[in-house]
Amino acid sequence: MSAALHNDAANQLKALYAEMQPHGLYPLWEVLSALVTPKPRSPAIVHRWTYADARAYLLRAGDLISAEQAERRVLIMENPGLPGSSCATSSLYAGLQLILPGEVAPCHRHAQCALRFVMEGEGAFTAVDGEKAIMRPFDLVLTPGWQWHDHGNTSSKPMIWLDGLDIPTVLHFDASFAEHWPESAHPETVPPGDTSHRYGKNMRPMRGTATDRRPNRQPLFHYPYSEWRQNLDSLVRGSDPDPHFGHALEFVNPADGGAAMPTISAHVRLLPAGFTSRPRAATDGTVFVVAEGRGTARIDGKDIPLHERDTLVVPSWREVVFQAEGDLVLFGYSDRSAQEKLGLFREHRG
Ligand code: GTQ
Repeated sequence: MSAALHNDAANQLKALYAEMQPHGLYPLWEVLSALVTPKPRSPAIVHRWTYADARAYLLRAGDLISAEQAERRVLIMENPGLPGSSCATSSLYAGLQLILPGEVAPCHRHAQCALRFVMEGEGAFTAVDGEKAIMRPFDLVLTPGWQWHDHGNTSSKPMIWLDGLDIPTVLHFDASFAEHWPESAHPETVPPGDTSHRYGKNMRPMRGTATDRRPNRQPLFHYPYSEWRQNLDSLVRGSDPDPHFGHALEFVNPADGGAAMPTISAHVRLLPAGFTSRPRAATDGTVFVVAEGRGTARIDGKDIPLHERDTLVVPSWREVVFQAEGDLVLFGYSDRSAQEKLGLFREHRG
């Protein structure tokens, strides 16, 4: 812009900028093209964390700091394109949490929505408002915003899960609140599985009765692997794979039929052995975890190998092709839920 102007005018403009700056005033024409881009230009980059490497560092941290000391013993999976931000994508956080036998992670609640996707171990629990979800590999457990949650490991083995939260989204809105429960654990309110029976079988307690105890807008919080895997199997038996997704199922909130949580959508997909997906790009940068099998993600002509329990982040509007060597089962979460409410979500199917 300024190159095309007369030198004198350019100098006067520069002087104007310098004078205005202390008043909090800036020329839009210098930055417009970076603010209103013709298509998404995420600073986040494609990145994969191999499970073996991340796990080794996490176990070393386990020797040095207790879960109670740390409050949450977690290694943040920070996108290398977003240094210092603690973000996996521009709107979402990912971390790997370790809880050793006998440990507790103290009870708290916060405005942020969280999901846990179990990587290894069996028998530790996440308690939500005092109800334990006993966690097994590849279970999905939600701790929706402002619900009390604590974790404990009463098993004999380390337990590791992926934490997915909307921390960057809540920070963006300057809407973070958090508080601690006075004790380290919430008292047990009902036996494990109670919510699933009351709210998870296409029924719910009669409104206004004493047994209707979960929040109306978000009652369910445990989506066991044993259930979702069986549901994927029935898709495989009954239908052809979708060319872009393979066999895919979304986790829903039964209260409204919408996404798992207000800010986070989650899904699983099975790509049959030998399947190559059609290319697809979407505005919801996504964190994927390999639950089963192996394959590759091809992005911009580069093949990223995927092995069991690896984590892959695909930022907004990057076209990806998945290839399955054996049956490849992926879990993924993104901010699609939020983007759809805001009228922002778009995808391109090649
Ligand atoms: O379990 O509440 O990985 O608040 C980061 C922030 C987990 C949690 C994280 C959190 C939590």
